[in-house]
Amino acid sequence: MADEPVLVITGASTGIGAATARRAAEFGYRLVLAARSEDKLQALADELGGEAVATRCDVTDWDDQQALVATTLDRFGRMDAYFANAGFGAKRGFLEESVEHWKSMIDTNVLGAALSIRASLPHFRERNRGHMILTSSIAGRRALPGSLYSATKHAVTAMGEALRQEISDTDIKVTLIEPGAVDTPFFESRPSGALEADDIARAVMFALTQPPHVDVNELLVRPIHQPT
Ligand code: NJP
Repeated sequence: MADEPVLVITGASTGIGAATARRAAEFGYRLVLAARSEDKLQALADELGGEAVATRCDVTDWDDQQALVATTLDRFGRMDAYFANAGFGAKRGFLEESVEHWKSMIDTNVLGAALSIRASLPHFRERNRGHMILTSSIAGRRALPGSLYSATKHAVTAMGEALRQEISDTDIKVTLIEPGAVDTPFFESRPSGALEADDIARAVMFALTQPPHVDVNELLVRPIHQPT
């Protein structure tokens, strides 16, 4: 059991993070599930049973981020991969939403991803291996009209590539996951013709299960018929 890999997932309470936890459990991963909604995390950990731990973590909080890695190492003694997936959007339009909503989105999507890297990198460097997976977006590849969200995801895409270059002399891998529309609680009303969260979970597992010499740097996955 102790040889089975350990994966930390932020934004694990719903959507893509929860679906990835379910897939990773099938692959035998030991899991640390993080988000702010402890009840949902605990329900998922109970569903997965055995080696899944629920840990409250607000990714914008540096103390929480450090505690998440510390909990992982205390519980399992190692961390093989970290899926920095927590994030949310905003209505399109630069006159939409409140300034507070914007600040919170930027803190979560941009600072949160950076703090995830900062918290996990020392352990990865110490072992000279590990896998940092970041949820960016199709919106991290192209600007969308009136989308500040798209600017936050461009930042995540840049962060992933900046990290990859910084550690390219190590055996640490970096993967950017770039979904098109996915039917999750991300949207207030359910999108039609969207991917299921599990479609992205399988993309994450593809990146995670490559041999040591293969680093899948970017995976852009749209539903068929999504034009942009
Ligand atoms: O959405 P949702 P997705 N600290 O709402 C958590 C990106 N994406 O699965 O804290 C910690 O089901 C929140 O948990 P809680 C998207 O930008 C999506 O679709 O309990 N966790 C929940 O677990 C995001 O980066 C689409 O409220 C925080 C999770 O984040 C990622 O996919 C398309 C948090 C959000 O789960 C997962 O989103 C695309 C915080 N401060 C990219 N704030 C799409 N759905 O179409 C939020 O290109 N969370």
